[in-house]
Amino acid sequence: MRVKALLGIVLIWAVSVLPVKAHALLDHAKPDVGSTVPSSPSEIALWFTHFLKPGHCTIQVRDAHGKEVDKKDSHCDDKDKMLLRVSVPKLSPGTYSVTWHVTSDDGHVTRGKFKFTIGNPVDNVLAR
Ligand SMILES: [Cu+2]
Repeated sequence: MRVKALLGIVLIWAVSVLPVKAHALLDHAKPDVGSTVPSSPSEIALWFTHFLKPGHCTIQVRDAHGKEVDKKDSHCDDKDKMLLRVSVPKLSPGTYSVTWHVTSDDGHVTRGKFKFTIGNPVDNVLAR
């Protein structure tokens, strides 16, 4: 067990010191990172800085209570190898978090998280 734990630490260290250059990082998203949009999008689209490895990339969309609300159909775009999408049902106003976890075609794994809001969250609070 101790050896495994140590190996884990070494692996984490090794991953964290690898050059960042070729990894797939989030370039931009739709809805935009941190933005407020007037109504529910039908999908969340993320563009990365590097080609993705299809089948090894996921997006999860969660509501303010942490419940996953996406349709669990994350998929790389057929034509644009840097584009990853997930569908969502019609979402009610509120703030949602988008967590992405991708493997770029060089095998490096990256992950990240951002939020976007539908409608005006202040109005939602007042309406209760
Ligand atoms: Cu890389």
